[in-house]
Amino acid sequence: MKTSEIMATLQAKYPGENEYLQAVQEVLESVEEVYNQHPEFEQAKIVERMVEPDRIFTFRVTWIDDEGCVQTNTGYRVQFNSAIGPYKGGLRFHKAVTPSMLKFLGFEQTFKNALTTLPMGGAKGGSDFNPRGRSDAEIMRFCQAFMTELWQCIGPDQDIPAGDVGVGGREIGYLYGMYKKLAREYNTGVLTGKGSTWGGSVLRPEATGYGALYFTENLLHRVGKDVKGCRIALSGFGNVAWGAAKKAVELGAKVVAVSGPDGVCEIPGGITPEMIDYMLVMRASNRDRVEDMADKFPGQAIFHAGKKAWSVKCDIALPCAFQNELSEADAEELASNGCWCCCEVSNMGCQPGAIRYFQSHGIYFAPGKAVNAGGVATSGLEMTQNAEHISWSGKEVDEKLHFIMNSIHEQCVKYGTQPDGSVDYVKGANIAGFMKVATAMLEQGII
Ligand code: 2IT
Repeated sequence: MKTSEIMATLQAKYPGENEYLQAVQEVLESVEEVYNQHPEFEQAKIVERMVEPDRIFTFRVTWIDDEGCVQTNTGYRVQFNSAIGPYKGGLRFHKAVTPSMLKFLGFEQTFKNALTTLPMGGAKGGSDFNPRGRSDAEIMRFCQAFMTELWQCIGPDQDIPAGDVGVGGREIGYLYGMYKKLAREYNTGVLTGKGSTWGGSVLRPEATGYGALYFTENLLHRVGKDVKGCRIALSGFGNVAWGAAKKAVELGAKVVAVSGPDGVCEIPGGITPEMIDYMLVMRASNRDRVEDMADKFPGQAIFHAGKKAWSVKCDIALPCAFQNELSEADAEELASNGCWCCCEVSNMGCQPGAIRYFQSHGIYFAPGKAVNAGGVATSGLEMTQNAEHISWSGKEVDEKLHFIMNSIHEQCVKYGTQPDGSVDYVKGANIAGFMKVATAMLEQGII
Protein backbone atom coordinates (compact mmCIF):
# COMPACT_ATOMS: atom_id res chain seq x y z
CA MET A 1 0.00 0.00 0.00
CA LYS A 2 1.22 3.46 -0.86
CA THR A 3 -0.54 6.33 0.89
CA SER A 4 0.18 8.73 -1.96
CA GLU A 5 -1.42 6.43 -4.56
CA ILE A 6 -4.55 5.78 -2.53
CA MET A 7 -4.88 9.49 -1.75
CA ALA A 8 -4.55 10.39 -5.43
CA THR A 9 -7.39 7.98 -6.28
CA LEU A 10 -9.62 9.35 -3.51
CA GLN A 11 -8.87 12.97 -4.43
CA ALA A 12 -9.91 12.30 -8.01
CA LYS A 13 -13.05 10.48 -6.91
CA TYR A 14 -14.11 12.88 -4.13
CA PRO A 15 -12.76 16.31 -5.10
CA GLY A 16 -13.36 18.97 -2.47
CA GLU A 17 -14.19 16.50 0.33
CA ASN A 18 -11.40 18.06 2.34
CA GLU A 19 -12.22 16.92 5.88
CA TYR A 20 -12.70 13.33 4.69
CA LEU A 21 -9.44 13.36 2.71
CA GLN A 22 -7.56 14.89 5.67
CA ALA A 23 -8.80 12.22 8.09
CA VAL A 24 -7.94 9.38 5.71
CA GLN A 25 -4.49 10.80 4.96
CA GLU A 26 -3.62 10.98 8.66
CA VAL A 27 -4.60 7.36 9.33
CA LEU A 28 -2.92 5.95 6.20
CA GLU A 29 0.36 7.77 6.93
CA SER A 30 0.36 6.30 10.43
CA VAL A 31 -0.37 2.71 9.42
CA GLU A 32 1.51 2.38 6.12
CA GLU A 33 4.61 0.78 7.59
CA VAL A 34 2.75 -1.77 9.71
CA TYR A 35 0.30 -2.52 6.89
CA ASN A 36 3.07 -3.35 4.51
CA GLN A 37 4.35 -6.00 6.89
CA HIS A 38 1.05 -7.88 6.37
CA PRO A 39 0.72 -9.17 2.78
CA GLU A 40 -2.65 -10.72 3.70
CA PHE A 41 -4.06 -7.19 4.26
CA GLU A 42 -2.84 -6.11 0.83
CA GLN A 43 -4.28 -9.22 -0.78
CA ALA A 44 -7.73 -8.59 0.73
CA LYS A 45 -7.50 -4.88 -0.22
CA ILE A 46 -8.29 -3.95 3.37
CA VAL A 47 -7.35 -0.28 3.03
CA GLU A 48 -9.26 0.25 -0.21
CA ARG A 49 -12.36 -1.22 1.45
CA MET A 50 -11.89 0.52 4.78
CA VAL A 51 -11.80 4.06 3.38
CA GLU A 52 -15.23 3.68 1.74
CA PRO A 53 -18.35 3.88 3.91
CA ASP A 54 -20.54 0.75 3.79
CA ARG A 55 -23.47 3.01 2.80
CA ILE A 56 -24.79 6.56 3.12
CA PHE A 57 -28.47 7.45 3.56
CA THR A 58 -29.49 10.95 2.42
CA PHE A 59 -32.97 12.33 3.02
CA ARG A 60 -34.99 15.53 2.93
CA VAL A 61 -36.21 16.93 6.25
CA THR A 62 -39.14 19.34 6.01
CA TRP A 63 -40.59 21.15 9.01
CA ILE A 64 -42.48 24.34 9.89
CA ASP A 65 -40.85 27.17 11.86
CA ASP A 66 -42.51 29.40 14.47
CA GLU A 67 -43.53 31.92 11.80
CA GLY A 68 -45.40 29.21 9.92
CA CYS A 69 -42.80 29.08 7.14
CA VAL A 70 -41.82 25.77 5.57
CA GLN A 71 -38.15 24.90 6.09
CA THR A 72 -36.18 22.23 4.26
CA ASN A 73 -32.90 20.66 5.37
CA THR A 74 -30.89 17.62 4.35
CA GLY A 75 -30.39 14.69 6.70
CA TYR A 76 -27.72 12.00 6.49
CA ARG A 77 -26.59 8.78 8.12
CA VAL A 78 -23.18 7.46 7.12
CA GLN A 79 -22.82 3.79 8.11
CA PHE A 80 -19.08 3.51 7.79
CA ASN A 81 -17.85 0.18 9.07
CA SER A 82 -19.44 -2.75 10.94
CA ALA A 83 -16.48 -5.12 11.24
CA ILE A 84 -16.41 -5.22 15.04
CA GLY A 85 -20.01 -4.36 15.96
CA PRO A 86 -23.20 -2.53 14.96
CA TYR A 87 -22.84 0.99 13.55
CA LYS A 88 -22.37 3.51 16.36
CA GLY A 89 -21.78 7.24 16.38
CA GLY A 90 -23.33 10.62 16.95
CA LEU A 91 -25.61 13.00 15.07
CA ARG A 92 -24.38 16.52 14.30
CA PHE A 93 -26.79 19.39 13.70
CA HIS A 94 -24.76 22.30 12.34
CA LYS A 95 -25.11 24.65 9.40
CA ALA A 96 -21.80 23.48 7.88
CA VAL A 97 -22.69 19.74 7.80
CA THR A 98 -21.83 18.09 4.45
CA PRO A 99 -21.28 14.49 3.34
CA SER A 100 -17.52 15.17 3.58
CA MET A 101 -17.79 16.20 7.23
CA LEU A 102 -19.87 13.17 8.15
CA LYS A 103 -17.59 10.82 6.20
CA PHE A 104 -14.56 12.12 8.10
CA LEU A 105 -16.42 11.74 11.39
CA GLY A 106 -17.65 8.22 10.53
CA PHE A 107 -14.15 7.17 9.48
CA GLU A 108 -12.62 8.51 12.72
CA GLN A 109 -15.41 6.90 14.73
CA THR A 110 -14.53 3.47 13.33
CA PHE A 111 -11.02 3.58 14.84
CA LYS A 112 -12.08 5.37 18.01
CA ASN A 113 -14.74 2.77 18.72
CA ALA A 114 -12.17 0.03 18.15
CA LEU A 115 -9.99 1.60 20.85
CA THR A 116 -12.77 1.56 23.46
CA THR A 117 -12.45 -2.22 23.94
CA LEU A 118 -16.22 -2.49 23.26
CA PRO A 119 -17.83 -4.10 20.18
CA MET A 120 -19.01 -1.09 18.17
CA GLY A 121 -18.67 -0.25 14.46
CA GLY A 122 -18.37 3.29 13.12
CA ALA A 123 -21.08 5.69 11.91
CA LYS A 124 -22.05 9.35 11.94
CA GLY A 125 -25.06 11.35 10.84
CA GLY A 126 -26.76 14.67 11.11
CA SER A 127 -28.11 17.59 9.20
CA ASP A 128 -27.28 21.08 7.94
CA PHE A 129 -29.99 22.35 10.32
CA ASN A 130 -28.72 25.42 12.23
CA PRO A 131 -29.98 25.44 15.85
CA ARG A 132 -28.80 29.04 16.42
CA GLY A 133 -31.74 31.23 17.38
CA ARG A 134 -34.25 28.38 17.19
CA SER A 135 -36.93 28.00 19.85
CA ASP A 136 -37.44 24.82 21.82
CA ALA A 137 -40.60 24.08 19.81
CA GLU A 138 -38.67 24.45 16.55
CA ILE A 139 -35.95 22.11 17.81
CA MET A 140 -38.65 19.56 18.65
CA ARG A 141 -40.35 19.79 15.27
CA PHE A 142 -37.05 19.48 13.46
CA CYS A 143 -36.02 16.41 15.51
CA GLN A 144 -39.39 14.77 14.86
CA ALA A 145 -39.19 15.41 11.11
CA PHE A 146 -35.60 14.11 11.03
CA MET A 147 -36.62 10.89 12.80
CA THR A 148 -39.51 10.15 10.42
CA GLU A 149 -36.79 9.28 7.88
CA LEU A 150 -33.95 8.08 10.12
CA TRP A 151 -35.94 5.47 12.02
CA GLN A 152 -35.91 3.04 9.07
CA CYS A 153 -32.09 2.95 9.12
CA ILE A 154 -31.44 2.31 12.81
CA GLY A 155 -31.96 -0.34 15.50
CA PRO A 156 -30.34 -1.56 18.73
CA ASP A 157 -28.35 -4.27 16.91
CA GLN A 158 -28.05 -2.37 13.65
CA ASP A 159 -27.13 1.29 14.11
CA ILE A 160 -27.25 3.32 17.34
CA PRO A 161 -27.00 7.11 17.01
CA ALA A 162 -26.22 9.51 19.87
CA GLY A 163 -25.39 13.20 20.26
CA ASP A 164 -22.62 15.33 18.79
CA VAL A 165 -22.34 19.08 18.09
CA GLY A 166 -25.86 20.56 18.29
CA VAL A 167 -27.42 17.36 19.62
CA GLY A 168 -27.61 16.91 23.40
CA GLY A 169 -30.02 15.39 25.91
CA ARG A 170 -32.96 17.56 24.80
CA GLU A 171 -32.60 16.58 21.14
CA ILE A 172 -32.13 12.88 21.95
CA GLY A 173 -35.38 13.07 23.93
CA TYR A 174 -37.35 14.46 20.99
CA LEU A 175 -35.71 12.01 18.60
CA TYR A 176 -36.47 9.05 20.85
CA GLY A 177 -40.11 10.12 21.34
CA MET A 178 -40.70 10.08 17.59
CA TYR A 179 -38.78 6.83 17.12
CA LYS A 180 -40.95 5.12 19.73
CA LYS A 181 -44.13 6.40 18.09
CA LEU A 182 -43.11 5.17 14.64
CA ALA A 183 -41.62 1.82 15.69
CA ARG A 184 -44.28 1.08 18.34
CA GLU A 185 -41.59 -0.52 20.47
CA TYR A 186 -39.82 0.67 23.61
CA ASN A 187 -36.42 -0.09 22.12
CA THR A 188 -34.26 1.96 24.50
CA GLY A 189 -31.07 0.57 22.92
CA VAL A 190 -31.69 2.41 19.64
CA LEU A 191 -30.20 5.73 20.83
CA THR A 192 -27.73 6.63 23.56
CA GLY A 193 -27.44 9.78 25.61
CA LYS A 194 -31.03 9.33 26.79
CA GLY A 195 -32.48 10.88 29.95
CA SER A 196 -31.66 9.02 33.15
CA THR A 197 -35.34 8.22 33.89
CA TRP A 198 -35.89 6.42 30.56
CA GLY A 199 -32.86 4.28 29.87
CA GLY A 200 -29.99 6.76 29.83
CA SER A 201 -26.75 6.00 31.65
CA VAL A 202 -25.62 8.12 34.54
CA LEU A 203 -22.46 10.03 33.63
CA ARG A 204 -23.06 9.87 29.85
CA PRO A 205 -23.34 13.70 29.71
CA GLU A 206 -20.04 14.08 31.59
CA ALA A 207 -18.28 11.12 29.99
CA THR A 208 -16.47 12.76 27.05
CA GLY A 209 -14.94 15.49 29.22
CA TYR A 210 -14.21 13.18 32.17
CA GLY A 211 -12.61 10.60 29.89
CA ALA A 212 -10.46 13.32 28.28
CA LEU A 213 -9.10 14.35 31.67
CA TYR A 214 -8.46 10.71 32.65
CA PHE A 215 -6.50 10.29 29.43
CA THR A 216 -4.60 13.55 30.01
CA GLU A 217 -3.71 12.35 33.52
CA ASN A 218 -2.38 9.09 32.11
CA LEU A 219 -0.25 10.96 29.60
CA LEU A 220 1.14 13.33 32.24
CA HIS A 221 1.78 10.61 34.83
CA ARG A 222 3.88 8.69 32.28
CA VAL A 223 6.29 11.65 32.19
CA GLY A 224 6.14 12.38 35.92
CA LYS A 225 3.72 15.33 35.73
CA ASP A 226 0.21 16.01 36.97
CA VAL A 227 -2.89 17.97 35.99
CA LYS A 228 -3.03 19.49 39.46
CA GLY A 229 -2.03 23.13 39.52
CA CYS A 230 -1.98 23.45 35.70
CA ARG A 231 -3.69 26.28 33.85
CA ILE A 232 -6.01 24.84 31.21
CA ALA A 233 -7.40 26.73 28.21
CA LEU A 234 -10.37 25.02 26.64
CA SER A 235 -12.39 25.95 23.60
CA GLY A 236 -16.15 25.77 23.26
CA PHE A 237 -18.79 25.85 25.98
CA GLY A 238 -20.95 22.86 24.99
CA ASN A 239 -21.37 19.45 26.52
CA VAL A 240 -17.77 18.35 25.99
CA ALA A 241 -16.17 21.55 27.33
CA TRP A 242 -18.57 21.42 30.30
CA GLY A 243 -17.54 17.87 31.32
CA ALA A 244 -13.85 18.68 30.82
CA ALA A 245 -14.11 21.83 32.97
CA LYS A 246 -15.88 19.93 35.76
CA LYS A 247 -13.28 17.18 35.95
CA ALA A 248 -10.33 19.58 35.47
CA VAL A 249 -11.45 21.63 38.49
CA GLU A 250 -12.07 18.46 40.52
CA LEU A 251 -8.49 17.36 39.78
CA GLY A 252 -7.09 20.67 40.99
CA ALA A 253 -6.45 22.41 37.67
CA LYS A 254 -7.40 25.99 36.89
CA VAL A 255 -9.56 26.52 33.78
CA VAL A 256 -8.55 29.94 32.48
CA ALA A 257 -10.45 30.12 29.18
CA VAL A 258 -13.68 29.03 27.51
CA SER A 259 -14.62 30.19 24.03
CA GLY A 260 -17.33 30.40 21.40
CA PRO A 261 -17.78 31.45 17.79
CA ASP A 262 -17.85 35.09 18.96
CA GLY A 263 -14.58 35.09 20.94
CA VAL A 264 -12.98 33.92 24.18
CA CYS A 265 -13.73 34.49 27.86
CA GLU A 266 -10.51 34.73 29.83
CA ILE A 267 -10.99 33.71 33.47
CA PRO A 268 -7.81 34.74 35.34
CA GLY A 269 -9.05 33.42 38.71
CA GLY A 270 -10.11 30.07 37.24
CA ILE A 271 -13.59 28.86 36.37
CA THR A 272 -16.04 28.49 39.31
CA PRO A 273 -18.80 25.87 39.78
CA GLU A 274 -21.38 28.60 39.07
CA MET A 275 -19.72 29.34 35.74
CA ILE A 276 -19.60 25.65 34.86
CA ASP A 277 -23.36 25.40 35.53
CA TYR A 278 -23.89 28.50 33.43
CA MET A 279 -22.31 26.75 30.42
CA LEU A 280 -25.41 24.52 30.35
CA VAL A 281 -27.68 27.57 30.33
CA MET A 282 -25.72 29.09 27.44
CA ARG A 283 -25.94 25.84 25.47
CA ALA A 284 -29.71 25.50 26.04
CA SER A 285 -30.33 29.11 24.97
CA ASN A 286 -29.20 28.40 21.36
CA ARG A 287 -27.60 31.87 21.30
CA ASP A 288 -24.19 30.39 20.41
CA ARG A 289 -22.39 33.22 22.24
CA VAL A 290 -19.74 32.95 24.95
CA GLU A 291 -19.95 36.69 25.69
CA ASP A 292 -23.01 35.83 27.80
CA MET A 293 -20.56 34.37 30.36
CA ALA A 294 -18.80 37.75 30.73
CA ASP A 295 -22.17 39.52 31.06
CA LYS A 296 -23.23 37.11 33.78
CA PHE A 297 -19.92 37.17 35.70
CA PRO A 298 -18.51 40.68 35.24
CA GLY A 299 -14.94 41.11 36.47
CA GLN A 300 -14.40 37.35 36.68
CA ALA A 301 -14.77 36.47 32.99
CA ILE A 302 -13.25 38.92 30.52
CA PHE A 303 -14.50 38.73 26.95
CA HIS A 304 -12.16 39.26 23.99
CA ALA A 305 -14.17 39.52 20.75
CA GLY A 306 -12.88 37.51 17.78
CA LYS A 307 -10.06 35.85 19.80
CA LYS A 308 -9.55 32.13 20.22
CA ALA A 309 -8.90 30.23 23.45
CA TRP A 310 -5.34 29.72 22.18
CA SER A 311 -4.49 33.37 22.81
CA VAL A 312 -4.78 32.83 26.58
CA LYS A 313 -1.63 31.87 28.55
CA CYS A 314 -1.90 28.24 29.70
CA ASP A 315 -0.01 25.01 30.43
CA ILE A 316 -2.46 22.65 28.74
CA ALA A 317 -4.69 23.32 25.72
CA LEU A 318 -7.87 21.28 25.34
CA PRO A 319 -9.67 21.89 22.04
CA CYS A 320 -13.31 20.93 22.76
CA ALA A 321 -15.23 22.55 19.90
CA PHE A 322 -14.88 21.71 16.21
CA GLN A 323 -12.58 20.16 13.60
CA ASN A 324 -9.57 22.18 12.49
CA GLU A 325 -10.15 24.74 15.25
CA LEU A 326 -6.43 24.91 16.13
CA SER A 327 -4.07 26.00 13.32
CA GLU A 328 -0.29 25.93 13.08
CA ALA A 329 -0.22 29.65 13.94
CA ASP A 330 -2.33 28.91 17.04
CA ALA A 331 0.10 26.15 18.04
CA GLU A 332 2.97 28.63 17.74
CA GLU A 333 1.11 31.19 19.83
CA LEU A 334 0.35 28.59 22.50
CA ALA A 335 4.00 27.54 22.61
CA SER A 336 5.24 31.13 22.83
CA ASN A 337 2.94 31.57 25.85
CA GLY A 338 4.44 28.52 27.59
CA CYS A 339 1.91 25.81 26.72
CA TRP A 340 3.55 22.36 26.84
CA CYS A 341 0.68 19.92 26.28
CA CYS A 342 -2.32 19.68 23.96
CA CYS A 343 -4.90 16.91 24.24
CA GLU A 344 -7.39 17.09 21.41
CA VAL A 345 -10.91 16.55 22.71
CA SER A 346 -12.82 17.64 19.61
CA ASN A 347 -12.72 15.31 16.61
CA MET A 348 -9.71 16.31 14.44
CA GLY A 349 -9.55 19.63 16.32
CA CYS A 350 -5.97 20.33 15.26
CA GLN A 351 -4.87 21.04 11.71
CA PRO A 352 -2.04 18.80 10.40
CA GLY A 353 0.41 21.73 10.64
CA ALA A 354 -0.47 22.23 14.32
CA ILE A 355 0.17 18.56 15.09
CA ARG A 356 3.50 18.69 13.25
CA TYR A 357 4.40 21.85 15.20
CA PHE A 358 3.58 20.26 18.59
CA GLN A 359 5.43 17.04 17.78
CA SER A 360 8.55 18.79 16.49
CA HIS A 361 8.73 21.21 19.44
CA GLY A 362 8.53 18.65 22.25
CA ILE A 363 4.94 19.57 23.16
CA TYR A 364 2.96 16.54 24.29
CA PHE A 365 0.11 15.86 21.89
CA ALA A 366 -2.66 13.24 21.82
CA PRO A 367 -5.37 12.91 19.14
CA GLY A 368 -9.14 13.13 19.55
CA LYS A 369 -9.88 9.54 18.66
CA ALA A 370 -8.03 8.45 21.81
CA VAL A 371 -8.71 11.43 24.09
CA ASN A 372 -12.46 11.80 23.47
CA ALA A 373 -13.34 8.10 23.23
CA GLY A 374 -14.82 8.13 26.75
CA GLY A 375 -18.03 9.59 25.30
CA VAL A 376 -18.80 6.78 22.91
CA ALA A 377 -17.40 4.24 25.39
CA THR A 378 -20.02 5.34 27.91
CA SER A 379 -22.61 5.10 25.13
CA GLY A 380 -21.43 1.50 24.81
CA LEU A 381 -21.98 1.06 28.55
CA GLU A 382 -25.48 2.54 28.12
CA MET A 383 -26.18 -0.08 25.43
CA THR A 384 -25.12 -2.85 27.81
CA GLN A 385 -27.41 -1.54 30.54
CA ASN A 386 -30.31 -1.27 28.05
CA ALA A 387 -29.75 -4.81 26.77
CA GLU A 388 -29.78 -6.12 30.35
CA HIS A 389 -32.67 -3.85 31.41
CA ILE A 390 -30.68 -2.60 34.39
CA SER A 391 -28.94 0.61 35.42
CA TRP A 392 -25.55 0.95 37.05
CA SER A 393 -24.58 3.47 39.71
CA GLY A 394 -22.42 6.48 38.98
CA LYS A 395 -19.55 4.78 40.76
CA GLU A 396 -19.79 1.67 38.58
CA VAL A 397 -19.93 3.67 35.35
CA ASP A 398 -17.07 5.96 36.41
CA GLU A 399 -14.87 2.98 37.29
CA LYS A 400 -15.54 1.36 33.93
CA LEU A 401 -14.88 4.65 32.11
CA HIS A 402 -11.63 5.12 33.99
CA PHE A 403 -10.55 1.55 33.18
CA ILE A 404 -11.36 2.06 29.48
CA MET A 405 -9.39 5.34 29.28
CA ASN A 406 -6.41 3.66 30.96
CA SER A 407 -6.64 0.86 28.44
CA ILE A 408 -6.78 3.30 25.48
CA HIS A 409 -3.69 5.02 26.83
CA GLU A 410 -1.91 1.65 27.15
CA GLN A 411 -2.78 0.77 23.54
CA CYS A 412 -1.33 4.11 22.38
CA VAL A 413 1.88 3.43 24.31
CA LYS A 414 2.09 -0.12 22.98
CA TYR A 415 1.78 0.88 19.31
CA GLY A 416 3.24 4.39 19.50
CA THR A 417 6.48 4.08 21.48
CA GLN A 418 9.39 5.44 19.43
CA PRO A 419 13.04 4.29 19.49
CA ASP A 420 13.93 7.25 21.77
CA GLY A 421 11.30 6.15 24.32
CA SER A 422 8.84 8.94 23.60
CA VAL A 423 5.26 8.10 22.55
CA ASP A 424 3.74 9.18 19.24
CA TYR A 425 0.08 9.11 20.31
CA VAL A 426 -1.18 9.79 16.77
CA LYS A 427 0.58 6.70 15.44
CA GLY A 428 -0.26 4.66 18.51
CA ALA A 429 -4.01 5.37 18.35
CA ASN A 430 -4.24 4.93 14.59
CA ILE A 431 -2.29 1.66 14.49
CA ALA A 432 -4.10 0.14 17.48
CA GLY A 433 -7.55 0.98 16.06
CA PHE A 434 -6.58 -0.05 12.55
CA MET A 435 -5.18 -3.45 13.52
CA LYS A 436 -8.35 -4.41 15.33
CA VAL A 437 -10.69 -3.41 12.50
CA ALA A 438 -8.41 -4.83 9.77
CA THR A 439 -8.11 -8.20 11.51
CA ALA A 440 -11.90 -8.43 11.91
CA MET A 441 -12.44 -7.54 8.24
CA LEU A 442 -9.92 -10.14 7.14
CA GLU A 443 -11.55 -12.87 9.22
CA GLN A 444 -15.03 -12.05 7.88
CA GLY A 445 -14.08 -12.50 4.22
CA ILE A 446 -14.59 -10.36 1.16
CA ILE A 447 -17.92 -8.59 1.67
O1 2IT B 1 -17.68 11.84 18.46
C1 2IT B 1 -18.19 11.03 19.26
O2 2IT B 1 -17.56 10.05 19.68
C2 2IT B 1 -19.56 11.26 19.68
N1 2IT B 1 -20.16 12.24 19.27
C3 2IT B 1 -20.25 10.29 20.59
C4 2IT B 1 -20.85 9.17 19.82
C5 2IT B 1 -21.68 8.21 20.62
O3 2IT B 1 -22.22 7.29 19.98
O4 2IT B 1 -21.80 8.33 21.84
